[in-house]
Amino acid sequence: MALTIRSVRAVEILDSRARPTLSVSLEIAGGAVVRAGVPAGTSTGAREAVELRDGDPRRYGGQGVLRAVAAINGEIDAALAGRSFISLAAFDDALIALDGTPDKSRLGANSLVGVSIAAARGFAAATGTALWQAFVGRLDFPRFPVPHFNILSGGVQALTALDFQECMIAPVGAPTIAEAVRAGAEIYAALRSLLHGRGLVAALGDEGGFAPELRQPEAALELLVDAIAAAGYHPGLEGVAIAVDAAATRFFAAGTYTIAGEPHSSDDLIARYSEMVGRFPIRLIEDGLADTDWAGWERLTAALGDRVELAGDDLFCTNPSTIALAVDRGIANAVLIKPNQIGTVSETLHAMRICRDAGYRRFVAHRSGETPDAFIADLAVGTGTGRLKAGAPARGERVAKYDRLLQIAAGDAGCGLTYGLR
Ligand code: 2PG
Ligand code: MG
Repeated sequence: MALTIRSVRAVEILDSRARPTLSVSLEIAGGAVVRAGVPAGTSTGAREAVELRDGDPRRYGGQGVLRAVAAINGEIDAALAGRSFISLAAFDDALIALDGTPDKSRLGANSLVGVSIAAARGFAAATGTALWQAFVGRLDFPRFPVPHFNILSGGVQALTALDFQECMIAPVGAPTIAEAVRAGAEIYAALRSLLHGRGLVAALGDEGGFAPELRQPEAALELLVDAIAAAGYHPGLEGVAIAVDAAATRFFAAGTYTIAGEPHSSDDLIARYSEMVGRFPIRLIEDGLADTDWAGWERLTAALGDRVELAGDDLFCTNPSTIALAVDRGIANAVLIKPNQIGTVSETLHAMRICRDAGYRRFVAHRSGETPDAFIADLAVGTGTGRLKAGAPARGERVAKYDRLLQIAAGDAGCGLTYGLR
C-alpha cells in the first residue's frame, strides 16, 4: 500500500543525556501523524554516518540541532510533501538521493534516520498493522529477543575508573519475554542491595546501569554473578548469562590496550578474555578489540569464535560494506544493529540481510542518548534477531523498549511468538 506524505516537521528536544536531539513528525494522507525520536551515541564509531549539529558554542556546547530542524522543515519537507511512495525502500532511496553524500553529512544522519523511522511507522499505519509486523517476511521469523540489560556501567558512560563500558545480564533461560523482563528487574534490584551492603557507591551510568568505583573488569563480573544468584536465578549459559561491551577502541592507543593502568597487547587481552570466558558464564563480548585492530580481531575470532558471540559495534557501525569486508576475513561472528549509525531503516535491514546470509548474529541496540521512542523493540521482534540491548531495566527511555516488548506480547498477534536466542 502506498504512503502519501502531507508534511514533514521536526523540533529540537532533549535526549536522556540532556543533549539536544530531534523529534520528527510526518503527517500522512488521511491526517494521521506518526513520530520518531532520534537516538545518539556517546562512544560513537569512526565509520558512523554523520550527525548534523550546529557547532554553535553559545548553545548546548555546540550540540544544538537547529540546522537539522531547518533541513527537515525546509528541504526535506519540500522534497517529500505531496509525494506517494510504494515502499519504505523507495522512500529511503529518495532521502539518500536528496542528501547526496556517502556519510549523510549534508542533511545529517540524525535528520534522515528520524524521517525514515517515522515513515516506517507511516507504512505500518497505512496498512493497519503493528510496527513489528511491517518487518515480518523481510528477515527471520519473528520472535521475542533475549533482552541484554546493562546493569553495571563503566567506560565513557560513567565517571569511574572501570574501563569496560557495559556489563550485561541476559536471561537466556527465561520461558517468556515477561519472565525475562522480571529477571532483569529483580537482578537489578539485587545488585543495588549488594552494592549498598558492600559499601560501594552506586552512581548511575548514562544507560541506567550502576557505576560503582571498581577498576578490574573481573570484579564487575563477580558482582553480576553474585547479584544473579542473590535474586534466586542460576548464573549460567542456560540460565542468566553475562555479556560484556568492552568498547575497547576507547582504551586502545598506539597499539596498546590499557586496563586499570596495565598495558596489554592484543594477544594479552585475548588471553584475558579466554580466562574470563572460562571463569564466568559469558555468552557475548562486544567490541572486545579496537575498531582498527583487524589483525587482532582475526586472532580473537580464531581463539573464541566457537565459544562466544563476538559482536562488532564500533568495528562495523551497521555499515553493509564494512560488514561484508569483515565476513570475507572471518572477523567476528555477530553485529550490533543501530539504525542511526547508517542513517535509514532500509539500509539497516540491508545490513541485517548481509549478516544473516553470512551466518552472523544480529544484536539490535539502543544508543546511550535515547528518547522514549521504542522503535528498536519492534525492529528486533519483527526481524527475529533473538537479541536486543536497551540498557538497564530502569529509567524511562530504557524501560520504554522493554515495556514495548511486554505490550507486543500482550497483543493479539504477539502472544503466539516464541522467546529466545536464534
Ligand atoms: C554501545 C552504545 C550503546 P553509544 O557502545 O554499544 O550501549 O553506546 O550509544 O554511546 O555508542
Ligand atoms: Mg558498543
